[in-house]
Amino acid sequence: MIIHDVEMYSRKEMKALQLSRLKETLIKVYDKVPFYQEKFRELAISPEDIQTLEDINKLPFTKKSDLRENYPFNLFAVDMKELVRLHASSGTSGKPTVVGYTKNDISNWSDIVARAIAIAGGEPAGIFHNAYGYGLFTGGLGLHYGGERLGMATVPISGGNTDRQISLIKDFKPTVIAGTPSYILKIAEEMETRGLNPRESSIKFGIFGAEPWSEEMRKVLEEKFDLKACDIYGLSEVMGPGVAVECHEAQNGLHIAEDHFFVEVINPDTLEQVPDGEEGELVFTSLTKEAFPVIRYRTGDIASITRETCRCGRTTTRMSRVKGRIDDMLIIRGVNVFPSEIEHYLIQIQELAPHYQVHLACDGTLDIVELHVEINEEIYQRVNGNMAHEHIQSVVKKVQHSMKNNCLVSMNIKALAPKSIPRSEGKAIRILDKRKSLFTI
Ligand code: DLL
Repeated sequence: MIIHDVEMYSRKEMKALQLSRLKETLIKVYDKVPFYQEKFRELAISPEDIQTLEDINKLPFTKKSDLRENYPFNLFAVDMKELVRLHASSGTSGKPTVVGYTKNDISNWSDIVARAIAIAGGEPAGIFHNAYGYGLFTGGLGLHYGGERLGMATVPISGGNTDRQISLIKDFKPTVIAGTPSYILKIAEEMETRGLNPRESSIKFGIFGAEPWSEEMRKVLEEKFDLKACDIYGLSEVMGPGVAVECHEAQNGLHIAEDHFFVEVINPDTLEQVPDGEEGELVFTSLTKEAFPVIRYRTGDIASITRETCRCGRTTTRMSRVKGRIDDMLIIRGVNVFPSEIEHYLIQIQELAPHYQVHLACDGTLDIVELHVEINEEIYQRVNGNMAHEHIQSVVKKVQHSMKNNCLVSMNIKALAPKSIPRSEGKAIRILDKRKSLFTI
């Protein structure tokens, strides 16, 4: 369902809109945020130097560390009395990053997410089961306001309490479900354990994101629930969920809300823009935000973009699935591999359940990589729970072989009994790095 003209703008119309909004944003940050003022001065530029979208090259980048150093409110471009909401990310090292919203920001965000839900298949009058966590995380409230704005009866179930999720899915009969793919998979498993068939639920569309996931995981979720699954992307620093979303018609790249966010893809080493279609780090500049505008924010996320018109008819720039964060890229004996690539190949191994974890350790000199996989219930029953059984050993060999051939890395494989790998209620933890105290990745 197309709910806004901008989804069909010509490139020329979109660029004109983006340029006028970019200019307004630059004047605002230059006027109100000492951090940007200083950075612009260092580079001897002012907002007037930006006369075309290509001129964005002249502007400085913003990084997560800039947010931390300006904790909590120093990057805000409005008076505190204009704020109506604060969100924060927990931050694994040091201070959290804090983001603020004015009333207009919340209204724009609600529009953006309403549009995203519609792009992914949601329609007014349906019931929307929102299993993203509510709280400082932007997932819950972001999707919530979007669902309401679209006119859906939005169920603020949040993450966790899987029993309750299952009862409400049975009783309320939602048409759309949202949550992290790993948690939605857990809901399916728990339904199956209770003898319920998720395929018989009323859900027709799934809006999954907030963590990297693979095409193979999409197939698993679509098959388990008999739904169409679309990828939704976003990050709190840029706004929250809704920066980009896949359409349910093509499921082929995520449509960026370009009227609100200007995208670039850069080579993280040279910081130069890379051509369309080439992978690099996503960089976003907000075009309409009032409280917390961001200029050339380096997301750390790896993806590529295309400007070709989509099969659904929308003309907006699309980004590929996010492969992973630069910080999560494993470098195993010189080979780079993202957990999402491991997932892609693991799921193709019939004897396994779609859960995994990469454990990194160090024996003093060498890094040790151990991939934990889970044997599926059927195989586990077949070997009578004997994990030393030769059949399990042959599965281990199969995994080793697949990793070596497809991801080009040798790993130690540890096969575990069903349900041994911890399930998440929000973002899944795929990498456990026990080397952190000795070396950084
Ligand atoms: O995860 C916002 C969100 C909520 C997006 C609900 C989608 C759905 P943060 O907690 O700030 O915000 O985390 C942002 O999560 O930089 C990516 O590394 C990762 N991420 C988000 N969406 C995707 C996705 C929310 N669809 C960080 N695929 C981002 C892969 C994703 N990674």
